[in-house]
Amino acid sequence: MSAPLDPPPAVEAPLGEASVPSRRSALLIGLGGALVTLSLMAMGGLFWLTQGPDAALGIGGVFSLVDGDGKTVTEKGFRGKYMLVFFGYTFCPDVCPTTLNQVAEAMDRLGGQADQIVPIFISVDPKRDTPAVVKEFTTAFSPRLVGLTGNAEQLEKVARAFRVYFAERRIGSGPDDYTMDHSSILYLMGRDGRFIAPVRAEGSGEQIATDLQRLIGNPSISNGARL
Ligand SMILES: [Cu+2]
Repeated sequence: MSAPLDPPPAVEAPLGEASVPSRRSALLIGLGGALVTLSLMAMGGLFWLTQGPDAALGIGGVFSLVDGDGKTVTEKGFRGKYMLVFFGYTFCPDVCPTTLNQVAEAMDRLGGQADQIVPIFISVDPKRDTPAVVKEFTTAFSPRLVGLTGNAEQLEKVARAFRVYFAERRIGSGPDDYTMDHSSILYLMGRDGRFIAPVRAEGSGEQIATDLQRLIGNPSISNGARL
């Protein structure tokens, strides 16, 4: 005997006027949810970065990474300078190269003031971005740019410290068939290593230079810096 053909009443109910809008609502709610998720990802955490000074207290901190020559570096090595920190990966097709280009231009525009700032690129793709690969990549943009990477554990720690999101996204079955989703925020850190403010990564080189000048020229920041 085949199974009884009585489907559950909810499914069998005629498609009255009520059920169509409710399906649409469900669809809209679903789409809305997806959009919210995408927006949150695109914002890369700018929500909480802009929630007042208290929200900024937890950003940054200690880290231990590897530079382009394979040497271990920590946040202490940058004391006395501002750090402009960006997370990404060298295979990035658009955001990272564009941002680093703008950062390099901003540094050129700042002239002598740029000596106070160390732009730092931290790769979140340790499988492909060896120290040598990162060094070659960053040097192509500017000799001032410091490229850092690390093992998975080191990178997870530094990403957590900066509240950076990153995740591998498969685009095929091959070992290299993946991209990295990542937050794209420039973090300006003070001479004492503490977070000052986010800088718009999508800005032009001129815009980034202006933002940096404004932030570094702010007496309350300069006074608070320990040299
Ligand atoms: Cu990128």
